[in-house]
Amino acid sequence: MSVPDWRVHIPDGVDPETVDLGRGGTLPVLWARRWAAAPYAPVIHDRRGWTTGAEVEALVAGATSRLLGRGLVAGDRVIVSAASTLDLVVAHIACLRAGAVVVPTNAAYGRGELEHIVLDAKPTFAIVDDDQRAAHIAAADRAVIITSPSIDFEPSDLAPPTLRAGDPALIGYTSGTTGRPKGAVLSHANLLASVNALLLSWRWTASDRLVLCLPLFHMHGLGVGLHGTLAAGASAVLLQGFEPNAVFEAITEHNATLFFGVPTMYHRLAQSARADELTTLRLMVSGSAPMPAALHERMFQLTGSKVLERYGMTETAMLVSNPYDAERRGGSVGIPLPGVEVRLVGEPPEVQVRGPNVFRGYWNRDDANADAFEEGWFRTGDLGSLDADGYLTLDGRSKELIISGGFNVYPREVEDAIRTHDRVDDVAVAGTPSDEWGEEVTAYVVGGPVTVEELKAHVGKALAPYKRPRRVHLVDELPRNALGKVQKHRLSEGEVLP
Ligand code: MLC
Ligand code: AMP
Repeated sequence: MSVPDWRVHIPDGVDPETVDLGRGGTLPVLWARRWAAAPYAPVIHDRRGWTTGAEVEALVAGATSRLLGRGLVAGDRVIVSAASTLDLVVAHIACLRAGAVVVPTNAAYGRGELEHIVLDAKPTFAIVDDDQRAAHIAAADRAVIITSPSIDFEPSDLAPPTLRAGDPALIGYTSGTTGRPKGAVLSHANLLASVNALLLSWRWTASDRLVLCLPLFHMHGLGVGLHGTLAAGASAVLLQGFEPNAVFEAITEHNATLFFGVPTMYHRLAQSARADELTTLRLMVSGSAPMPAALHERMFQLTGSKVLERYGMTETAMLVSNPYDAERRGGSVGIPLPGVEVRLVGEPPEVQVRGPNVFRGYWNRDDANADAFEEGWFRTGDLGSLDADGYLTLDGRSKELIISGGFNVYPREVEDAIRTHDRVDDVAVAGTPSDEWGEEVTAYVVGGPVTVEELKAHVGKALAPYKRPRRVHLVDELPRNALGKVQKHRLSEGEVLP
C-alpha cells in the first residue's frame, strides 16, 4: 500500500499536476474578482445584517481611497485591533489593497503588550475600536495616526498600487520559541498559497457559509476563516466571541455549512443539550491546540460526523490537515497540505516544514532568523511522529509555550509580571492539563502568602486577561539544575492556594 501524501487532499476529478497554489495572484485581487462575478451574493453578516459582494467592494474602495488620501504608502505597517464587525473586515481588506502590511493585534492587549508591538513594528497607522487602546498606542508613539474601523478620513482619488505576490501583507506577532513577541512577516504569496490549499482540501465553495466566532486578529479566524471565505466566494456570519447558543442559532438561522473552532469551543459545544444542532453542518474543523481523541470521539457520537483537525502556525498559516474524504483520525493532525513538506529532525523529533506558505523571517530579527531555519526548513518547535499511513501526530513541544483555549501564553512573560509583586521572591510558570482549556496557566510561587485573586489582579495590570494564572501553588523552592535553570517537569504542587 502506498503512503498517502498531499494528493489525498485533492478532490476526485482534479489532476494533482494542475494544482497552482499561486492561483489568483494575491488575495485582494482574487476577492475583488469574486465580488465582481457575484455582486448580489451575500458575503458578510454582522449585527447590521447581510452585506453583498458589490457592497463590500464599494466599501473597500472607499476605505482604500481614504487611507491613501491620508498618506498611507505601500509597505506601511498598520495595527488593526478590533472586535469582529463588517467595518473591521472592510478596514483589513482596504489596508491590504492599499499595499499596507497589516499587524493584527489582540483586542485584549494592555499597555505593555501594545507598546512592544508599536515600538517594534513602527506602524504609521493604527485602526482600533476602543479609546483606551488608542491611548496606549499614542503613548508609545505620538506619530501613529489612529482611526476607528470605519476609517474617518477624507476620500481621495488616489489609485491603489499594483500588489506583487512577494510583497509583505501581514506581520503576526508571536513569541515563536522564546523571548518577547517577534513579528512573523507573511507575504501575499504565503497567505494565498495556504488559502488555495484549503479551498481544495476542504472542498470550500461559494455555497458554503461559515459561522465565524474566532477573533479576527490571529491566523485561525483571520488567515483561515475570513481569507478562505472571501477567496471561495462564500459567506460568513460574524459573531463577537463564542457562546454556544449563539452558534446554534446562527447555524439554523443562516443555514450554515461550516464551523471552525479551537478545542475549548468543541468542549463547550459538546456539553450543550443542543449539540445535535451541529448535524446540519457540512464540516467542522478544529485547530490551534490539540483536540483530545476522547473529545473527537464524543463529537462523533453527538453529530455523526468527524471533526477535521488541522495544524498550523502564525509563521506558516496551515500546514497539515486530516483529509476530507479519507479517514479523519482523532489525535492526529493528518497529512501535509498541498505544497507543504514536513520532515522530522533530531531526538525527540522536531517537526520542520517548508513550502510556499512558510514565511521568510521575523521582522528586523536577524538573530532569531538564524535559529528559526535549518537548511531552509522552518523549525516549528513542535515535536511529532509520522505513522506508517503518513499521518502526523504532535507529541509535545520543545518550545516553552502554554496553549490555553487556543491562545498562546509564554511562561516567561507571566513570570516577569508575577515577579514584580512585593511578596513574590521567585516564580515559575507552567501549563497544567485541563479538559476545558487544554492547558491552564499555573504559577509556582516562592514567598507569599499571596492568593490566586491577588496574583490575577496583579498580572492583569500588565497582561491580557487570558495570560493570568488560573492556579497558584506556594512552594518552598524551585527545582533547578546545575546551571540554575528551573526544571519545569519537576515542579511539585506544594500548597494549593485558594
Ligand atoms: C478567555 N479567558 C481565558 C481564555 N479566554 N483564560 C484562559 N485562556 C483563554 N483562552 C478568560 C476570560 O478573560 C475570563 O476571565 C475567563 O477566562 C472566562 O471567560 P469565558 O467567557 O469563559 O471565555 P470566553 O470569552 O468564552 O473565551 C474562551 C474562548 C476564547 C475559547 C472562546 O479563549 C477564544 O476565542 N479562543 C480562541 C483563540 C484563537 O483564536 N486562537 C487562534 C490562534 S492562531 P475572568 O477573570 O474575566 O472570568 C493559531 C494558529 C492555528 O494558533 O493553528 O490556528
Ligand atoms: P501560534 O503561534 O498562535 O500560531 O500557535 C502555533 C502553535 O499552535 C503550533 O506551533 C502548535 O504548537 C499549536 N497548534 C496549532 N494547531 C494544533 C493542533 N491541531 N494540534 C496541536 N497543536 C496545534
